[in-house]
Amino acid sequence: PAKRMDWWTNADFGMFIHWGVYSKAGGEWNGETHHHEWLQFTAGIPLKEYTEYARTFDPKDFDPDAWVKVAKDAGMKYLVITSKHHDGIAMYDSKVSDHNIIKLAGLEKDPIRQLADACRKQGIRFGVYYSLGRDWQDPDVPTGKYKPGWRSNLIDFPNEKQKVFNRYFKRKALPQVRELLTNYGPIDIMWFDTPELISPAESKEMLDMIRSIQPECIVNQRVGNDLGDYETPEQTIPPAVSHEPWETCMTLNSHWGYNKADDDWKSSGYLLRNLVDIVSKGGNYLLNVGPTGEGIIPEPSVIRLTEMGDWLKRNGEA
Ligand code: FUL
Repeated sequence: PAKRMDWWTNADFGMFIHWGVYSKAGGEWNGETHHHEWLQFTAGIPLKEYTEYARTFDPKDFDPDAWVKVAKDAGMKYLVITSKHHDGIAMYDSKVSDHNIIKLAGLEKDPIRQLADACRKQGIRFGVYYSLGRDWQDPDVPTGKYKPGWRSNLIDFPNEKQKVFNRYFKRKALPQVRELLTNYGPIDIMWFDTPELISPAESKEMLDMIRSIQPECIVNQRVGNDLGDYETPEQTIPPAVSHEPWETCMTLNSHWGYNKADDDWKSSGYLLRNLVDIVSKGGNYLLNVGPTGEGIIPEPSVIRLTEMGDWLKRNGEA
């Protein structure tokens, strides 16, 4: 692995944060409580209505220092937050697209900047998640590798054949990632998701751009087409030791985004055994929290993370 991977290889444990407009709904829409960060899609909400809903987002209890402290006390060494999930809403002050939470909800502060600053202050590495091949706001994002239109926004943009990925890529994805890498200090990790229909040339263009702006930034392989620095098994732990860099990402209950009806919490003992299992096989553990729309990390998550941190401290690891 490249030299830039050194800190990451030794980091072992990180915090994933799924936070966006969907967090406000807490999984509930029209009386149904099974929704999650795919709310716009699974509840079939038209873009206009979802955008109106975004205007009501009010993270009045958001305390970036407190979030980072939860990660730090758990023994985590890095943090990765959704800067844009599939709904296409940038959770930061984007000049590239008005479809950003600052503009829509009239936030005074940029939450991504606040978190980046809090991480640096407390000595935690900072990374951002970016939904690459799915964006339900942009008219030009065809999806569905095996089944055309699968997980695409067909409500507002029904003609899948008219969509040209490269137009979205040039207009939104590439410039937004450039913004993130230019305006927020060191971005330690670019955590892409859902490469979907991105071409090898586009994945390479993205990676080359990142390397040219921040050569130390680590990029996961969901940048697509087998490029990137490490693999990301999701909700599963590989059976054997691997010397290729990898990271298991996992939820604490059954959802990534906040779901108020989800009480399916894993025990801290189970989570600790996962951590030991993963680290013994050469991987990292990226454990997810889904804060509420107001900006609170749910209590059951904090309790488990605290218990993990206490155990690590008792055993000389944190
Ligand atoms: C998946 C996404 O579709 C989920 O919403 C979540 O972000 C997970 C980490 O990656 O592919």
